[in-house]
Amino acid sequence: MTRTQVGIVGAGPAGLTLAQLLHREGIESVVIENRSREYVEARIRAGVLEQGVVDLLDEAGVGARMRAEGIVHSGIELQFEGERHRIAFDELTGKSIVIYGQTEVVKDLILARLESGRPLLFEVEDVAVADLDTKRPLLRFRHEGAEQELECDLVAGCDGFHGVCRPSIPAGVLGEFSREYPYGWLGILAQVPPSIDELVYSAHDRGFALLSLRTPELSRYYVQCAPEEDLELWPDERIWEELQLRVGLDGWTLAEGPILEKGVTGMRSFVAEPMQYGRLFLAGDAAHIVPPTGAKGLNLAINDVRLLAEAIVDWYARGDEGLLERYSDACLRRVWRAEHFSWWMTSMLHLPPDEDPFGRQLRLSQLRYVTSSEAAATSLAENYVGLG
Ligand code: RFL
Ligand code: PHB
Repeated sequence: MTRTQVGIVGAGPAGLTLAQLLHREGIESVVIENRSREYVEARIRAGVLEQGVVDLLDEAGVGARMRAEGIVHSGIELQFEGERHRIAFDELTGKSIVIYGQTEVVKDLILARLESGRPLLFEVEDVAVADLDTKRPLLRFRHEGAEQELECDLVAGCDGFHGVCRPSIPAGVLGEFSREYPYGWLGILAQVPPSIDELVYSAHDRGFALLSLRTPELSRYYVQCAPEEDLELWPDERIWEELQLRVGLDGWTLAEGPILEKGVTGMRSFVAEPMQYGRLFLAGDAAHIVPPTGAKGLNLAINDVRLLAEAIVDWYARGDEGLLERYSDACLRRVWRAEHFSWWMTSMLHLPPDEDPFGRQLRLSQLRYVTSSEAAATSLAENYVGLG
């Protein structure tokens, strides 16, 4: 049996950021991850960081490469009825966003963890959490063939939506709220300079499309498809054809290039409340999921662990459980705001499979309103850049 202060399950953005924040305060932790380092570093997901998250990563000492290579954007474009309309974040809110891939955030955090000399175990198997309602919660797992038991003061469940921590909470404790959407995103990473200066969210009669990017040489594009769409049905030519139709404008076409990666993601909203049971604290996708249209998932995950780290530091420093007890409520206020914003953006921009003419007019009216009223545009902008 070994011991640590905080046992962290999952080496995604939530787990790794928490480990780094605790390390800076001299608090020990062990991070266990069931995938390999290569897998975790290559998993393409989010690309948009809120200003507050950028500042937090900077303060945590992992911001140098992000500052050098991240691309600051001060607005996005909404495209519908053959026109693009800019939402100017800087003018409306004084804030901007940074384009920097989640893969890069994770690589920077893993390097910082290795430099700290504190444990980060990849490819652990059969992870289980136990004794959560005692003062000595346990992590059990197998690593390099050996069974391990790790006694902790606290366990942080940062193991994503399909992890083991949330399901380890006894039945009846959590309230669960969810919604599935009849939409998926087919995402590609293409080796071609982005054709756009800012992200383009396009609501088209053939379905939604999004133009994003990773670097000045790499574009990241998405088209709305069915939630369980068969990738076999989407040879590269069809993806480019569909993107051209959905984002093209008179006199403007999208530059094409080799597709390096493609994948389909289904969309759902999900919240589990409270984000705590005994000495287990859930953070990030383990506790809540949003559809990606609002670019909120990664930002929420990092905001959760910012609050969790503060609460843990306070608990060790003063023996006061107050912040830990308020952790779930404090997170959930932001989580529900992001849930609403992500649902709203998703509903406004996607083509429902069975949309009736009335529904179509409502969506168009909302798009016209949000791109013509400063009050409505400001509401979108302040949610997108992140409420304080
Ligand atoms: P993660 O990243 O899923 O990490 C959880 C980690 O736990 C590991 N794990 C286990 N480890 C040990 N034992 C077990 N039993 C385990 N089970 C799982 C997993 O292998 C993994 O390493 O959760 P975390 O840290 O909470 O981070 C959340 C974010 O990854 C997620 O919210 C975002 O990627 C969502 N998202 C976006 N968020 C944004 O803020 N902005 C965006 O632009 C954005 N775009 C996106 C997205 C997600 C997407 N997909 C693919 C779902 C675009 C897409 C397409
Ligand atoms: C991305 O670049 O992957 C991305 C950007 C904005 C979103 C979702 C994903 O809303």
